[in-house]
Amino acid sequence: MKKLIGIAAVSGAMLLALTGCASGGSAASEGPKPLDELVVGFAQVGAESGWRTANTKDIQASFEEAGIELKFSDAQQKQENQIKAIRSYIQQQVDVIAFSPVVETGWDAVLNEAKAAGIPVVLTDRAVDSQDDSLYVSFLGSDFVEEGEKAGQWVLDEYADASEPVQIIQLEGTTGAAPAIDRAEGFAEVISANPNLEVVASQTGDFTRAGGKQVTEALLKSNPDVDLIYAHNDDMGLGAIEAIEAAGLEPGVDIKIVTVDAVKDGMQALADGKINFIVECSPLLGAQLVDIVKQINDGETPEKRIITEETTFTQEEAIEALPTRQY
Ligand code: GZL
Repeated sequence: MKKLIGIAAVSGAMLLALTGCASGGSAASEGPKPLDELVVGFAQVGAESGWRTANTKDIQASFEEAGIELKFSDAQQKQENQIKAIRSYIQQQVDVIAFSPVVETGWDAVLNEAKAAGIPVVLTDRAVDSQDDSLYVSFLGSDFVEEGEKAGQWVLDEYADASEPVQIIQLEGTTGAAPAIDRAEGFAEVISANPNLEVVASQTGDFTRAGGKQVTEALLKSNPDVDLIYAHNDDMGLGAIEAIEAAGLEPGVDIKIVTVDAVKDGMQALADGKINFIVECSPLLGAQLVDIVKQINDGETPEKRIITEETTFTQEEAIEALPTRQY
């Protein structure tokens, strides 16, 4: 009798594993599904910058290559649209939800709904400030504080011998977004070592080129003696270049510029000497996100925090890297 029960138990378990969660919901609790039956819902921030476009392209290409269905939504940088998209994925009972939170706060309610529905959530690129880290399986993305520190270190070295105050304008990313908060924090921490380095104005350009141009036009009027602009992304730095040139000044010379991202247009401006230094923030998260989804499907536990590898570029390094740059 025991043998029969044993056989029945094994075949039951195998049956469960083979069928997986045919009706959607958490793959992890119902055994692995064939990859071509997996469905992932991705709620993207928007298309605000070259970085975001490259990030979207890479994620879509990675899921295409893996043969995993990806439902995709663009929130036009509005949190309510991302929340709507996540709720829609819950309704559709996708197997995994992934998203890049446009801002850090306001996610607990919808993430608890995903948890109640048994759907694992993966954060990509940006973080949430929730105290309850059971609301997401893993956070894949850069260390933005370190990116700010790298930018600050270049400024500290560049003006090490300055005997006069150095006036800095900071172009902030989207208000409340993790990269904006953390890049400002890391930068301020490092430059505080030299009291001559002073952020005389700091305003959000919302990570867009137009925003960077508009804010720089205004701030140049109120800070005509500015020495350096620190922009939280290349796109705002490229907008600042337009404003500096419109004011009859030479970007990279009259006013130095430091940015974050290292997308192609930013790297070209660096190679041309209009930007002076770029801290890389890699948008190529697709392959790692696919790996996390596969681990969840196989009932494994991905690392809670996966930090992307990235570097920095001087003008010479940009000239060398440009020909083979992926984004
Ligand atoms: C950083 C990412 C930021 C980029 C910007 O990981 O969230 O958002 O730095 C993008 O270019 O808009």
